[in-house]
Amino acid sequence: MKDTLNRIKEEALSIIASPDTDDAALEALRIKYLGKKGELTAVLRGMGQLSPEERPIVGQMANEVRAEIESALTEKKTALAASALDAQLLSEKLDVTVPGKKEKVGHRHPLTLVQRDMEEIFIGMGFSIAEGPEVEYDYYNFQALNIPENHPARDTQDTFYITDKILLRSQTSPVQARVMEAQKPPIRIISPGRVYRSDAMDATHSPLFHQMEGLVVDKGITMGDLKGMLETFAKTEFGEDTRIRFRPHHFPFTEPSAEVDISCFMCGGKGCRLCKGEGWIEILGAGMVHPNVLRNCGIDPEEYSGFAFGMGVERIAMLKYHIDDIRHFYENDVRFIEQF
Ligand code: 2NL
Repeated sequence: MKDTLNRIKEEALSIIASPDTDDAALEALRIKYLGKKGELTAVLRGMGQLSPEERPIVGQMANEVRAEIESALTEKKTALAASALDAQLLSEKLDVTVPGKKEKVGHRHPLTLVQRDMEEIFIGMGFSIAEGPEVEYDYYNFQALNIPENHPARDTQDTFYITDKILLRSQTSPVQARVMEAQKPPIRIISPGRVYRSDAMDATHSPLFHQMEGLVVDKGITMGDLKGMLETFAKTEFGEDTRIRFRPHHFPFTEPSAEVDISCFMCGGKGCRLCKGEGWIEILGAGMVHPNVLRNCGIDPEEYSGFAFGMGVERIAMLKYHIDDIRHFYENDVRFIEQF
């Protein structure tokens, strides 16, 4: 019986010690030797046949063997769990010192930047933003603005026609005509947005571009108000030292009309490449709203007067950022777009 116990002990311990033994093998071993029908249990059952002197000795020995196997089992289980954890940690290794992947963060298009800039300046002077349809009636785009059929301005503002009476707006003035029609003065609005012209694409022309127009109508509005407001705009947009000048011009919807220049912000007026030696740069057109336009929109020109102005967003952006070709804005080449 002692021999059997020794054999059980040797066998069990050598299996436990083997590096090939896994959790399943350990459980099989526990059942084989220590289970209810196990070999060690069988030895204990057979102790009845032993003499009374031998019984406690063999009993004690059996208990020692059980204890030894149990503690070897526990130890091995702990070791297996530890090495399983090690293997898992090794396979899930995360090197927090590896440099991260840089995410590309987008940003606003240069035209949007310039448009927002200009909106901010006018909002600061008490203007509201007005919007209207890009597909517009001939009436609001031309007739209401004192451009009847066969007027020569229809040629310089030739656009795309949907029908005889419906077209893609060639300016944002129709938005302002709609506001004047719908609402009584005082009116103080800007109308930024897309406009269309039937022009061939080149470095300075595009069949689709953006305009920002402005309109103020109230009692006693004068050209002096227009000049002061534009001076504030020019200084805020192009720098405190900027001066402005008015040159007489003609627009069908304003009388008198002017083209407005700013002193060159590159050379300060001495003459350089940007202003082509002039010292001045044309940035917009403006004037006092023509009495016919006020009347067409239901406003009495004897009671009210107003000024209006219009400028190209692309032109302002090209000047500010020294962009030499309008097509850059629409090609969506990231090497261009990224620079702003
Ligand atoms: C330019 C010139 C201009 C206006 C636009 C306007 C609008 C109404 C009544 C009167 Cl509803 N005038 N707009 C006036 C003067 C000039 O734009 O060169 N734009 C790029």
